Amino acid sequence: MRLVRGATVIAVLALTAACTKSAGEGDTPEAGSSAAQQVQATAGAASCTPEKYNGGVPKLDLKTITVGFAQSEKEANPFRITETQSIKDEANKRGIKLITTNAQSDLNKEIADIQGMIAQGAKALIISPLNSEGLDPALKAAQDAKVPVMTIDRLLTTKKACVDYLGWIGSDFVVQGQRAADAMIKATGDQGDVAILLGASGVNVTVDRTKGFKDQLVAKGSKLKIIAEQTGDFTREKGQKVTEQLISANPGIGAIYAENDEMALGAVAALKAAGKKAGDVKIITIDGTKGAVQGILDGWIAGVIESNPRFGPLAFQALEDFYSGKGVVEKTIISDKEYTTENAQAELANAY
Ligand code: GZL
Repeated sequence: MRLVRGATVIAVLALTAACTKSAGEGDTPEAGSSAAQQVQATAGAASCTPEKYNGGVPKLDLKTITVGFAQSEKEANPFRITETQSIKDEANKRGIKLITTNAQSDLNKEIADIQGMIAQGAKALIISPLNSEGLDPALKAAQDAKVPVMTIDRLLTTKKACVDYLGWIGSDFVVQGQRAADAMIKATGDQGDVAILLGASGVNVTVDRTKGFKDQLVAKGSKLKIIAEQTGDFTREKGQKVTEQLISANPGIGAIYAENDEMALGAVAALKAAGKKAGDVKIITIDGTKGAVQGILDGWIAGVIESNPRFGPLAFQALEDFYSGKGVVEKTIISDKEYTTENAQAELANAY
């Protein structure tokens, strides 16, 4: 990648999905046509059944048991708020008793939360892992109690499907990074320096979104140059703080790149505080929150790519397929769309 003088470019990625609206997804009927996750691909045979899982577990009726949902990050982020609501809505729709916890972004608390729900009598679990490693004590407690675990969103990269957990549902985060790079090349005319606001460390989402982004710039022979990488922990506060540092170190910043909307919106706050005007800095961001898509309409954000958090329907379908004996696949990859300056107005209702 050649060095190109000129505006420093940092582009924030947010992935927005617009799918057919599903009833009870937490949207009001007049909201946009969007929301439900769509399966784009699966990996592995649909073979995980009660007979095969964890040396054999009881075949239960979802309608008669309590299911536990372990949320990872505090619900300040619309991604988390929407994810939890989607799980609650689907349990409600299916008449399933649900208990939920929130780890407040603390790994030890997520472990305790999961152990606690098992102690409270949860007979199946849906877990949104905080990190890709470190849940072993919780997974062991579930295994010892013969409680099956379905994982969503972040991947437990060293654990095995149909051994440590049933299966996994989520986005292709590498592709999100690749699409982010394409959007940034377009937004910047493929020139300028790039600083990356990384997601939280120890999370496959961060690794993949960064890898996809960098690989795509190389694959496209981009003239963009990555000049800095720093984590904003997927939070708005840290995204703002890191962007303030980036602006003072690189006054000519021409656009901003971080790996989720919350950091992007923190970056916008930093730009405003620095006296920048909408459009002075090209911003492309990941997730698909209403704030970020509104940012396109306000001129602060140049593009938004989705990470659809509405896991309820597919997560409970997986539990149903498990207990019915149909079997659960190792990986279910959902499709994600993109908001642009051309479609943001029409698609805003699909954001979360
Ligand atoms: C992605 C998810 C990420 C979101 C962030 O599936 O793990 O975590 O993109 C959130 O908003 O913090």
